Amino acid sequence: MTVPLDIHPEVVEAFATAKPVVALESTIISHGMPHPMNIETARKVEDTVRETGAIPATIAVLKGRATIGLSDANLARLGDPDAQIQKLSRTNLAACLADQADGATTVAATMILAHLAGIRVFATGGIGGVHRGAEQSFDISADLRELSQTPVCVVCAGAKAILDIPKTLEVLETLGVPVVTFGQTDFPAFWSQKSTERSPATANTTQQIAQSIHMCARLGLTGGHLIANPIPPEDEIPGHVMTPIIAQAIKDAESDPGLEGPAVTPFLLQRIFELTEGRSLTSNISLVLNNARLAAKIAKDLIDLDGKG
Ligand code: PSU
Ligand code: MN
Repeated sequence: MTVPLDIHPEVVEAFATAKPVVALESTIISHGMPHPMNIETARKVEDTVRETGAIPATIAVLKGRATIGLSDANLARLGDPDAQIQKLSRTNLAACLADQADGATTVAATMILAHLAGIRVFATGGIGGVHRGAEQSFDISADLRELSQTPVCVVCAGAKAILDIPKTLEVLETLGVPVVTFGQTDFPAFWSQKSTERSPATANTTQQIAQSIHMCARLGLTGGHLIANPIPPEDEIPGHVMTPIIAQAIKDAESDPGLEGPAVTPFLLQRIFELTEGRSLTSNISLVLNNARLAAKIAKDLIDLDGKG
């Protein structure tokens, strides 16, 4: 008994010829960005991976099949605001497959399916983490635990600044996840290049990151790597601009008693989009493309290391 799995022929060919492959998530398409920029961005991210010399594999569940690498029509359907697309994490992935339903995969669910298909590197925007007020709400994203148990390298722009970044880093440390910031010592905060936290580790080359991933495998350690890639400076929104906007968005979320669970992050992202008059989306797109580029380079370096045994 195996999982209903469709791997795009281009991705199958990449495996057969030892070409680098980069996994991409679909929650950012279905629940993370407004239409039609969500679809345009998804296409651009795939193009960026290609231009950097790797093969993109956007991951989703389509009619109950785990799908690794999407056709353009399926990509557009996932981005259709009228389509009924679930938000999938570890908790509801199996049920969506069993019900033959459609679902967009979060970081956690994308990691599970990427690993199933044999993909080692994955680019996203920002991971889920510990929400502010988690000491009351217990809202901690399943992305963190997934990073501790599934061997996929996730390239993000840090944790979204709507989260409690110090607590997110604490939990990652507790779970034993290697957290490495690319090219700077400060941990980035998604829309901003810097948070108030120092990064647990820094790497200045993608080879260094690939070597660390290889060494984890040789040690037999379970779990992935979290690579934090700061947003390009020209597209960042500085922390002091974001702070009051995030506070307002969180206040708006709290004043809606029905808002909870998986709906929280999409609500906050949408509210911040409105409050920044679209600037947050421009930043979000820029950082995702930047992460796609870095992920493709890491995937290439991993293949080179494989060749060296
Ligand atoms: N990065 C983005 N936009 C997003 C997300 C990441 O730029 O919408 C998604 C990811 O799929 C991540 C999810 O796994 O938000 C976290 O959701 P939650 O906090 O409910 O675990
Ligand atoms: Mn949550």
